[in-house]
Formats: sequence, structure tokens, C-alpha cells
Amino acid sequence: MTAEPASAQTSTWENGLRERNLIPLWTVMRGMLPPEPTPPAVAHHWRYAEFKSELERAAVEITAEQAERRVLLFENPSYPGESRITATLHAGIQYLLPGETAAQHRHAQSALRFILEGEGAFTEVGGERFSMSAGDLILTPAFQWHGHGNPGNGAVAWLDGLDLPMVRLMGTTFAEFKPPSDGIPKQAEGISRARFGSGMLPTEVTTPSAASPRVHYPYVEARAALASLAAGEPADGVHGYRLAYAHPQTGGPIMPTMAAYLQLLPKGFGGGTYRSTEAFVFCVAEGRGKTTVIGIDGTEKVFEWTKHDHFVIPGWLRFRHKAQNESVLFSFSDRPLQQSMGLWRDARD
Ligand code: GTQ
Repeated sequence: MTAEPASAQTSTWENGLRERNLIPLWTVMRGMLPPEPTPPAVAHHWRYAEFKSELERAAVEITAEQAERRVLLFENPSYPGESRITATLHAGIQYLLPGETAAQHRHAQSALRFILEGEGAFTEVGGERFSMSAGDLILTPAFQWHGHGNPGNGAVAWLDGLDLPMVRLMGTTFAEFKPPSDGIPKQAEGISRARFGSGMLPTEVTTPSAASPRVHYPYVEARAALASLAAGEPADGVHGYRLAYAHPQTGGPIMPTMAAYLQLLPKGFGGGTYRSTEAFVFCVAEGRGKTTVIGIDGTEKVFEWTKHDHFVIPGWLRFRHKAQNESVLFSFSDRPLQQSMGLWRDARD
């Protein structure tokens, strides 16, 4: 919709302006300033039962070495060809067979990884090795050297979440594919958790890093916290029992651009309707249930989900969760970016 100028017709003069890269604002302003968000992305559901076999096929088609990163991206149907799941977020599943490695590289984009299945694989971040177990969250802050390896016996799969579309929008992409010739300085395994993951902090470090220096958030700890909450207090009416992964030095989100959450929905939980400006990418860690998403035009989409399914809910679309069994949902969003700009808001309606 555009404002009605004195004449609704584009005049010869206006067309002449456009040819000289001058745009009369009054012809486009209303489209730029809708009264509330009209997300171009749509809600969408990817069933694990359907894409798992495609990951196996990808492992036949290409080696991890050739691919550099063997990832099947979740592309939002509203953005064909744009490799993004929402306006701001990238998500995909990375798959490594036993014996495979994905070489070290680094880039301006921040990444988070939520492990779906497989034991014994690792990711190396800033010279420190982090072993992966199902349900763990492992961060790759911007510009840290990182690579992956699977010395285990089975294939591993994990969700990659990156802020790629944000970085692309700003035109701030830098990447390096050749580690320094004298190597990446090695860190002892477990050092970042010793420093930042025990509820204590190094006494000589005062300036918080942009991203959480803890890096690794094991599932056993996060899951136990949710179980204790569920045993000790009533559930939130929308989120069930939801905790955000926290930056140990600030208490804020784990990365400057992305927040991540783990939530438990008790068996039979029926949540109220919610919307927030942040877009969510959900991964089902445990259980079975359904999420209803209400489009701007009022039409409902129902996603009946089960373990390792993924679904995306663009910002400002209403949704509600229902759990058939006790369920655990991992999710990540672009909330910190929005909050840094003073734009984030939510509503329970
Ligand atoms: O594992 O480093 O999904 O660089 C996209 C870009 C994963 C990675 C992605 C990447 C990676």
C-alpha cells in the first residue's frame, strides 16, 4: 500500500526522477511503514523422517572434505534461492560420517550448534576441542577458527544456526580458509568450562567478551535444570518451563546476534497464544506434540512434530504449543539484535 499522492497516477516527472535514481518518498512511504510487522517469511515444518534420508544421500553424493561443510539448509519457502530460514537467520543440518573431518576456517558470522545425534564427534573452537553429545549446545563466536571431526563409530548430525543473513545485509562478511602457517594455538580440553562454566569467573578477566566464553552447554546440565523446575514450580502459560542459555559474564544472551533457549513442555501441556518480534527456529529434542501458527490473515497451520523435527516461526506470528508427551524444545532466535536496537516486543494475546 502506498500513500495517496495528489495524483494517484505516477506522473511523467516522477518516472523521470526514478531514471535518475531519485525516489519520491510519498509514493513508497506507507509500504515502508506498516502499522505492525508483516513478515515476508512463512512458518514451515521440516520432518526428520523426511530429511534424514536426504542427509544419508548427501553422504553418498559428496564427502565432507569436498563439501567443506556437508549441510542441508532449511530454506524458507518465501525466500527461494536466498538460503535463509527467516529474514535474519540461517539454519541447516550438518552431517559427518565416522572418520570424516570438516577443515578449520573462520568468518565474521557467529554460529551455534545443537547436537541431534551421534557421540564421539567434536568441534574445535579457538584451538579447544569440545566433544559432542546429543542435546549439547556448542557456540562458535565470530572470527574464531573452527572445524569439526568425527572419530566415533556412527554418523553425527547437528543443527547449525548462523547469523549469515544479518552479516550479508550489512556487507560485513570476511572469511579465511587457511589457518596460520604456525598453526592455531591449542587450548587444553575443558579449559573454557573450567573458567566460565561453573558459576565462577576468572578474577583477572573484567571485560565481557561479545559472545559467551563458556562455548559448551551440555544437555545433561540444561535438562536437569528443566526437570528440577518442572518438579518445583508451576509452568509458564505459554512457554512451559523455558530457560535461556546465558552468557556467564553478563547474564545476557550467548551471542550478540542470537539467543538460544531450552524448554520443557509437560505431558498434556496446552500453551496460550503468544507472539514476539523475534523469529524462532525450533528443534524438537524430545517428545511429541503440535504447534499451531496463526497467519496474518487468520489461517492456521498445525505442525505435528516429533523428535528432531524442525520448524520456523517468523516474527510477530501468533502461535501456541501443545505437548502430547513430555517434550523438550530447543530454539534460537534473533532477539539480541532486536534488543540492541530497542525493537523487541512480545504479546500474550
Ligand atoms: O560449520 O562452519 O551451516 O561455516 C554454514 C557455514 C556451517 C560451519 C554452516 C559454516 C558452517
